[in-house]
Amino acid sequence: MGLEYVRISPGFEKYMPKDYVDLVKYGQFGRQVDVQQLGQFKELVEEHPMCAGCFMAYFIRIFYAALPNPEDTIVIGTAGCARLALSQAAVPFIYGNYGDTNAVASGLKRALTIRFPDKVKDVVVIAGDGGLIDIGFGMTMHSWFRREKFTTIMVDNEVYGNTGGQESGMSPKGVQLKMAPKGKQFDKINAVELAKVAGCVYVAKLAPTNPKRIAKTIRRAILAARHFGPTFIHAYTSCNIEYSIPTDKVLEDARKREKQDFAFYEWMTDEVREYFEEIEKQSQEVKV
Ligand SMILES: Cc1ncc(C[n+]2csc(CCOP(=O)(O)OP(=O)(O)O)c2C)c(N)n1
Ligand code: SF4
Repeated sequence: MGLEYVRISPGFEKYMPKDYVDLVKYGQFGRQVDVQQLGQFKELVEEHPMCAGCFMAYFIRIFYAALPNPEDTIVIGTAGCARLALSQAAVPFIYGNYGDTNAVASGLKRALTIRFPDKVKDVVVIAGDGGLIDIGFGMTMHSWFRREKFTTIMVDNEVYGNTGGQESGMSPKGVQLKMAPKGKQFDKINAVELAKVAGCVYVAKLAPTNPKRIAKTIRRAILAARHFGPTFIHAYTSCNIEYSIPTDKVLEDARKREKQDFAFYEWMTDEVREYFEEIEKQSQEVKV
């Protein structure tokens, strides 16, 4: 990790694929990009086998553009749709067994802290609602109770998308799914409140309608985790296949859900708030 791992050995430049050279030269390694610059340089994630128009894939693209230090980040995922794109990115990716992500991330973050005490090494878990709040529930909660310093992002498509449409704890009450033909019997789990009670220092909930705000939220979650403790983002990322949302209507659907139950929500401890106020003040001073 560090910029060394993407550096091309001198003399080999002319033999490397142009794509790779462009990524190292113009991509996000060693510099912060604005999400509005997406498409102007070789991206960290580009091709992936997720369904056409999948909103989760769009969110993941913005996630990579938002990383404060891609060259010093390890992403952890698991079985589920998200890993199809996560494993195609130019950032180290670890595939945890389904349900294990937050235990793997806890061990990894601790090991990195011991091995590189003076360096920043970010660890981020991205997994589905099934992976984090159903089968992975115990390990997710324990990483939060233990104040592990990494970010967890739940890409909530309100279903087990990758295995064909079983209901999850995050499916809304009453919704009919292929494998819940009579409609779900129980309420959607309130993951954000659980995260607060379990000790997260920064918690956000959003529908991915505003790329700049998504990027800011992801950066904040990663920075707060670096310094203070566990952080959590609950992102609505619709499954157009299992919820029969036409691909040209996914944004419309996200806007509708934003009005209904995914209004932007951000909560943080006092010390995290003071930290952001301080760094935002400093960046304004630099601009002036
Ligand atoms: C221990 C274990 N149980 C079940 C599975 C099968 N499995 C693979 S993906 C998946 C569902 C993923 O759903 P979710 O985490 O919500 O992610 P999505 O695919 O919806 O993005 C399941 C049950 C598995 N791989 N391992
Ligand atoms: S099944 Fe759903 S969540 Fe999975 S890639 Fe397809 S649209 Fe996206």
